Amino acid sequence: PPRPSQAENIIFRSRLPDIPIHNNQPLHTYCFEKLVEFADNPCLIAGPTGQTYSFAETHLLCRRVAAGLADIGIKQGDVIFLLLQNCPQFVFTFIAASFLGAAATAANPFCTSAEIHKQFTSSGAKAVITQSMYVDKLRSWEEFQAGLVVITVDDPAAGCLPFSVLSSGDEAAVPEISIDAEDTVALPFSSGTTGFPKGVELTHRSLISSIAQQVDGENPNLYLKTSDVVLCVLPLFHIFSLNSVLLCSLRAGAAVLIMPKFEIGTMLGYIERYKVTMAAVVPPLVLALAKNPVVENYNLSSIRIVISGAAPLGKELEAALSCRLPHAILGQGYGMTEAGPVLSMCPAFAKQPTVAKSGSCGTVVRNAELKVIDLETGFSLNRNKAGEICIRGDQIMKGYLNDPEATLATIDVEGWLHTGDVGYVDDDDEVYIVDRVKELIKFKGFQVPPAELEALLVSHPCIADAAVVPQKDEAAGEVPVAFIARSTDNIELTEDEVKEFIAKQVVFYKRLHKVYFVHAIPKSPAGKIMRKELRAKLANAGA
Ligand code: 4UW
Repeated sequence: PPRPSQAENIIFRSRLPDIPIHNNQPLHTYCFEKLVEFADNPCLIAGPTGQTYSFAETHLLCRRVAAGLADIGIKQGDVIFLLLQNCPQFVFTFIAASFLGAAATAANPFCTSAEIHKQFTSSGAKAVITQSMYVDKLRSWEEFQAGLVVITVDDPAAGCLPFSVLSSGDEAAVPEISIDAEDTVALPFSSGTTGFPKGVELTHRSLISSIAQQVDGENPNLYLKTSDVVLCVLPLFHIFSLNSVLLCSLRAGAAVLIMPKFEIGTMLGYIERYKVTMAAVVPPLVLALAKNPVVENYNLSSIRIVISGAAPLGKELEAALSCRLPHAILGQGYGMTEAGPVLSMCPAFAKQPTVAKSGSCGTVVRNAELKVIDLETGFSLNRNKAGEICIRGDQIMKGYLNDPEATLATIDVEGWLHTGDVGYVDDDDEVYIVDRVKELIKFKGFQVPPAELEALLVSHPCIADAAVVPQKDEAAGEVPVAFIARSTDNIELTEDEVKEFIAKQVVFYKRLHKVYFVHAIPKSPAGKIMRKELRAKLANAGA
């Protein structure tokens, strides 16, 4: 066959045909489109109490909370801040923001006060919805002292309002507004390919497109039924759970079993008790399911799909889990917050399934284009050649909030989003991720942005320069380790002091696992840290 000219893109598409996607509407309208049909079906189940909200009740509460948010002054274009473990109120508030043409940003409540404050100010949020046990993280903020509206979903803490302020809103009084599909509805934070965490503007259009690519059509790529019970143990503040668990289930009429936090025995008990049919997991959870002896004590036969993502899943691990769950289909999805988030999904999850090989991340989602570009030349590559994965389609982010420069560095003029992931597409259209060219480190699927740790490190008086890179780790996938140049070589500074200095300022998964002292950090002529060189150093040391 003739070789394509270098200017011509080699584009990979889904095995599944494109479908019509009606993405020119508000997200909540789309998610609840079949409300009449699903009205009495279970929608949200709170794991700890068993309290169940039907689709009709969920929809009603979302509208009440929307009216309640309007009552406290939240308007179209505003941002609300969710600092919550998984709970039904997360869902009500997130969807309520959509009703108002507002957006929700959510953070990990385990983050430190300073980390949360950064996201809060960067997002421009107008109110915080949280739990009383996290309010102490907000008290030192200037904004709190100046009267920031903080609402707690449990017992109201001092200086906060109870959730009833929202949930007792008048559902008939939700303001009538006109929402542009290009308006932002979700604002997750991600560091993307470089730098600090940034607000990722996911619009009504992008999220509808992504959900439709997964669960819509005659032959949905991720076939969810109204009888399904979907395990929501992954945190809703991360896009994987928000989109592929919550929003896809709302759209498809499946029930969402909400778990506030991961604990293996509790999770297994819920799977058995509530007859969970689909489990969305990350590789460390696959490890627990595959290897933990307590698993033997539970009946997990209701599970028909296990979908893993957010980090690479080893073949051995996948095989080990298959032995434990012989009746379930195991497969991966590949996502990135900025990509809306799903780029590819296991085709064995489809209504008319096709096989996927172990180790693959499935095939590119429908109604989208994927290409693999040469890391040096930028030209697109053929099958079986590894390069940077790029994706194009309605589902990708609008851009980074207030950061046109970072947006332009990620989405090119032709609309291609550059992932910073290195991978290839094989002869069967399956996508494989083999490496990452971006800075990002992933600890158990959690984002660890090196730039953030490097900035903290160089603020230490004894540290002149620092670089943070990933080191392979059996349990976590990767852990952050630091190379440090002391301000003078003979200054007293131990590895433990450095670790401790970081540990008290960051959430647990950003802690340094090792510190290497060096004379200087290798830099390119342009002053960029030569991370590849440092990673190679670790690999050579057999570390
Ligand atoms: N294999 C190898 C994978 C994989 C992977 C992601 O935190 P973010 O920005 O976003 C995510 C989203 C994951 C996701 C969302 C929805 C979904 O259905 C699904 O499939 C199950 C997964 O993780 O991190 C993005 C980065 O995480 C890595 C990769 O480097 C990507 O750019 N990553 N999935 N299956 N690596």
